[in-house]
Amino acid sequence: MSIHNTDIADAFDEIGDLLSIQGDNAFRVRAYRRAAQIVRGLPRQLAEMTDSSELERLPGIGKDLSGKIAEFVKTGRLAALEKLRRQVPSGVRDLLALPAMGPARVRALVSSLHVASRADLARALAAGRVGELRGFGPVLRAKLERELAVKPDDTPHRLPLSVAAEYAEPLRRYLAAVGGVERVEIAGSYRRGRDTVGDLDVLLSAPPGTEPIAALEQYPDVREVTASGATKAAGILRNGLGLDVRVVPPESFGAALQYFTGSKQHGIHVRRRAQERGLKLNEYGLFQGAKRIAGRTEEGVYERLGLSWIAPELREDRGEIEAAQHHALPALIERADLRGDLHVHSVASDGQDSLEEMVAAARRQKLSYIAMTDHSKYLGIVRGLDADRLERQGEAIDALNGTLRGFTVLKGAEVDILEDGRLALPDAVLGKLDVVVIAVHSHFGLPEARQTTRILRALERPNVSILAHPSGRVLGERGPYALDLERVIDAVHARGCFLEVNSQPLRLDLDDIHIKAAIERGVRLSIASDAHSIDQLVNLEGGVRQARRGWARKEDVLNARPLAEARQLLRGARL
Ligand code: DGT
Ligand code: CA
Ligand code: CA
Repeated sequence: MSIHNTDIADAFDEIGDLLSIQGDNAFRVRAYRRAAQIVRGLPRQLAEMTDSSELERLPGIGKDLSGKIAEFVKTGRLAALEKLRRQVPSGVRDLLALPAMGPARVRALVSSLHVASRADLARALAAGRVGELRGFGPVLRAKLERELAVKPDDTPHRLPLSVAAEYAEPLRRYLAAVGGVERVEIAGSYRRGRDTVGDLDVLLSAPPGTEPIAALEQYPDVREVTASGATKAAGILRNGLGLDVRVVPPESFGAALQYFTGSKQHGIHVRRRAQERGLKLNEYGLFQGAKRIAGRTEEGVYERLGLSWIAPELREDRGEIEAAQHHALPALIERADLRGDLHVHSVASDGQDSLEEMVAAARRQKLSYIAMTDHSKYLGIVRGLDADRLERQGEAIDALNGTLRGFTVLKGAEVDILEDGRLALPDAVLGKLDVVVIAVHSHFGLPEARQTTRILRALERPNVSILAHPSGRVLGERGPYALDLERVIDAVHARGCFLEVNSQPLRLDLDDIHIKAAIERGVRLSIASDAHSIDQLVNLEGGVRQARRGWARKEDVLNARPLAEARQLLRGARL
């Protein structure tokens, strides 16, 4: 049984919720929630940390919780969670699954109205009893009624790419070692690097006679195999992700990979092109009459159709086929093109590591500069920097730069955009920095016109460099706020600033569509890790992936420039 970080984080969140429903100590509840958050942010798998002292050293995870992690990893079970699940009835736990419900509300319903199931809640709502409770106003009650009308679990379930990857990569390694298997690819939206995936489409190349599908049943992460034959299987992983598995002979592998990578629209367009040439394309190959003229490799299939090979990230039928026909596809940015990272945190605000540790980690990531952009002092950020502390951080950066060879730390800040579009630090303070990253961290619910005006106003400030995570979405948690992003893109362009592609796995913000629109408009991007610890710098890889989906070349990316050029562009953004 292999336990992934998301399993641990989900378990800790659930413990926090159940303790909270029971009215347990708020500190304890918070400790679990914080631990869940930390575990979710770790790029390394905890199950691979075999040394228990290494677990205990994780910041924010004390002895007790590291013991629980070790227990879960070793046994696949967590006694504390199982006990809570026995104590809190399943009907009450179902209530928690309603999006409008949190543990505090569930607790109120249980303790005041003895509501212990969805049916109980529906009855209490109909009888008008819920309205008597504090905090259950008409808006919330209407929401709950709507949510109860939707049957549980019939909403389409997509997982963030990074969460899917925790399962997909070990599965790939497992299948690659199965007898007879020559190649494994996880095709579909996963291979295209889409921000969320609906299921995994696994393609195996194996000669006829070998039967690799039998091995699927043995794999510990497979919860259930729902259908299986010699060349096809379907199943569900333990995290709820669906699996479609196909086995094809090596001479068809390229055609099958092309077919199952999709997207559906891209596939339809490519097949139409084959038909126009009197050819037939399917998952077994490209055929002229009965003769297979391509199919062993994807490159071969595209080539015989007069197309350059198209990177999977582009395969959405957004103009890539026309570009491939003219051999005019963009040379997409790669991780190795990045020279710096312009959005990084340290212990000075809510990061976990020191300036020096972040620098050392950035050097290991082959970067030659970072901008230290700790949070400004504002609501919600406990340790945000005020003008004084920012000044002192600047002195520390100067001193450090004096000792570094081949690496430079730029002075920066991540400054809150206040509700009315002012910034949380004065212009004079920001004028002393090299990089000013501005971001929305509050008032997500403003109506579109106000949210748009708010950001446009902030962009008018003279020292702004980069608008961070412009849409505000957090995958699986909240959608983008109401915003006229086209107008914002125009304003960023007019102003000569930059838009961020935030690489945090649950943000990936901007999204692919708006990255492409911004580039077409002439806006340059900052692909930023937004790292809050040394481990999170590797997230840049995911940001690059996302930028590739938006057709980004290295010319389009500010931090793919050598420091001197990046500095010049940053200075050019000043008013
Ligand atoms: P997902 O799983 O919702 O994130 O998205 P995909 O793109 O992985 O879609 P999926 O799993 O339904 O199918 C995988 C690929 O198989 C898809 O990208 C293209 C191909 N495919 C599936 N259904 C059809 C279809 O009805 N027509 C065509 N032309 N291709 C299909
Ligand atoms: Ca899929
Ligand atoms: Ca599928």
